[in-house]
Amino acid sequence: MKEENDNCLKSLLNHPKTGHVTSDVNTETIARRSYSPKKIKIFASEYTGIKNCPEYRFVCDKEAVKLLPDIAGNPVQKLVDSDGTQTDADKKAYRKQQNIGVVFSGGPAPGGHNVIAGLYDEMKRYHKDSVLYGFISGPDGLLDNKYIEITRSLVDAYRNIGGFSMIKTGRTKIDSHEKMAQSLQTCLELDLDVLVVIGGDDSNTNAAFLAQHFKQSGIKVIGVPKTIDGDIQVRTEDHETLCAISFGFHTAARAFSQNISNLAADSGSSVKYWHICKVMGRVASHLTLECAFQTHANLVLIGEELADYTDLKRLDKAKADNAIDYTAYGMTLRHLSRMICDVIVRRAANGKNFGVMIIPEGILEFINEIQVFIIKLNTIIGDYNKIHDNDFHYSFPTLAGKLEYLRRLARVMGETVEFPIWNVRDDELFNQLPSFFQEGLLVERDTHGNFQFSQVKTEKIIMDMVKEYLEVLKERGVYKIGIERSFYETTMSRIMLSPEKVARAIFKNPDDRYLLMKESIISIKTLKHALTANQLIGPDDTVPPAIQKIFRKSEPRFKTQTHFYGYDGRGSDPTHFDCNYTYNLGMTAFHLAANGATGQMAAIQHLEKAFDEWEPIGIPIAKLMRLEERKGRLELVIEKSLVDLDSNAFKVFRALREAWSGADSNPDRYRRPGPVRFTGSTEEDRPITLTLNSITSL
Ligand code: FBP
Repeated sequence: MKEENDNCLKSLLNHPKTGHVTSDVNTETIARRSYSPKKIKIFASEYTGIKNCPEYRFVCDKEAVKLLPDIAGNPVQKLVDSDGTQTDADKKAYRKQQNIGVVFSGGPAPGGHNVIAGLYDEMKRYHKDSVLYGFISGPDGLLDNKYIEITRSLVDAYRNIGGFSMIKTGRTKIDSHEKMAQSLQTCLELDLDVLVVIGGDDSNTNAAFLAQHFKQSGIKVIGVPKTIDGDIQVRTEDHETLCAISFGFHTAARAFSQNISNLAADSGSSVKYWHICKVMGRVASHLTLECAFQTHANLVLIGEELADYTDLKRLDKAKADNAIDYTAYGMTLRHLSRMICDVIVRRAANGKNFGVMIIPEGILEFINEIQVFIIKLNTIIGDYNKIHDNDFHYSFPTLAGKLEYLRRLARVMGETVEFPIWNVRDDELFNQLPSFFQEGLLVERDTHGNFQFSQVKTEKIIMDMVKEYLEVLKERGVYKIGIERSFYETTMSRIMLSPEKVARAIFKNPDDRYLLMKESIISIKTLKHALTANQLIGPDDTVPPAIQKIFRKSEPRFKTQTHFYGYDGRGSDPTHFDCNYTYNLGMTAFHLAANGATGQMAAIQHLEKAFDEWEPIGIPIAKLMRLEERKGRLELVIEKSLVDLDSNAFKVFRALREAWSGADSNPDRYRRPGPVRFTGSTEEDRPITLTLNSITSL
């Protein structure tokens, strides 16, 4: 019997259909691997040259000039067709055997493998013996000389495939002279001609410092703008867009949006949940804004807008007293929760006690009181590490230990410092926060000194306050579910009382489509009172069950489901837009270096236009840098690009969000973007925000 079973299983496992459906490689992967991204026309020419473009102006920070003297003067460079104008020496330099190193740095972003593919293909086009080394697990690989040789079969296996798994990534910062020297040593040992750093703002900052440090050695360093957050966008002093978006943004937004729109379908079907979606983006709300356009979710918060908030009522009140109320500027958690409740209550009044809300991961950065805590704690932790030459989190592994340290600090500083960074009042306020939030604010900063928003339950902090206030509104009779007229009429048709008279007695809007109980009716007792006062029932009668049923239906229960969209979208296979974009970025990196550029970030200009108009360029990284507070001290870093409240995209969102909120009797306006599609022709060709921001002819 056993033998028979074993044979049966063997035949099942050997069956071609079993082999086909259980294979690690499915038809989607095969289609992706065999797709050749489109190439920008210039890459069809035999050689490219570089055209310096001084017309693209930037104000270079003094600190950048001081710290990066050899690359701070770089201009924007365009790759141009140089066929026929190349000297023999140029051609020789182009065609020489090269060793190139590549490293991923920071969080994964869809399309990274295609940057490598573009770089590899172009490198091999000019010399079959050129070698591409991939440093393993990010900058650590560079520091520890851990690498693999990237072969054609490896590149082919990862063409158009998401993640960074080919060589993996890491967040180590190359931030000391020692680490610079170690990196240089690795590159010298491998006899590298070029190092390509594929990373976000902090990693491109690193690339600039490496370019400076490597200058003497002749090894060129080129950065590539990667991050799903979309916060590397480059505009000149004259508002000319050079890099409209970093790669990976489009795919991540599309992946998140598919899930969010599925939740919208669930929400409108089960009609009982508010789905709360936290969307990645360490600080900037670009991803959230794109998801808003993709899904038309009911309530979308944009951090940058909150920071810009001014309480005009407070200002007016203070003005009447001839004063200025500085607390009127900026948003508080309390006020934010009120704003959210407003939409929830208005939807409920129209029968929709459900919906979809999107909260950007980095929203706390834009809330006054929280931002102050973040900055103060950054400084305190940074100072501790410097003074004690020991890590704060290592010294105080528990929350209790950290709180005790802060308490002591407040006491000691109160006695010795005139303007203490942490005073007794800070300590008191901090201790009023729930412990999960205290832990969140004290969470270890990443190696670049960034606050790790992904580790904080932002949505819980906000939604706890929302729930609390909704209870208050419920008690005040303000938060109620509107009763659909047809339901009211059917239910009332079974009793003897006049529906019109009852409606006038219990509803504040008896003529509307959705009927709202009067605010004074918050219990069966108050309901009975309304009916007796209108002589619809006698003092000894009970409220008819049909009216009780209507009352019960008007009582809201606020139920939420929370979701976090981040890591899933970061690992998604890239959209066509990101496949084409990244492949051309890889080729651009090769050509910039082949033309002798260093300290430049490879970019594609005119991403908002048709593919034929895309132009490969090099952007001087040093000119994008500013001094910023990190770990309690000022550091030269690339400035993050935030959502511009004057941009077309934000203005359109602001104009449409009330309609998308569905806080009226119309059906919800959810949009179904569908999944990231590789085959077929219905995938949109670029981010919606990018398209909107490119509209100029008004
Ligand atoms: P990069 O800036 O490195 O591209 O990373 C972006 C990001 O995905 C953020 O959206 C998120 O806050 C963070 O990485 C999460 O980092 P980690 O992988 O360390 O959890």
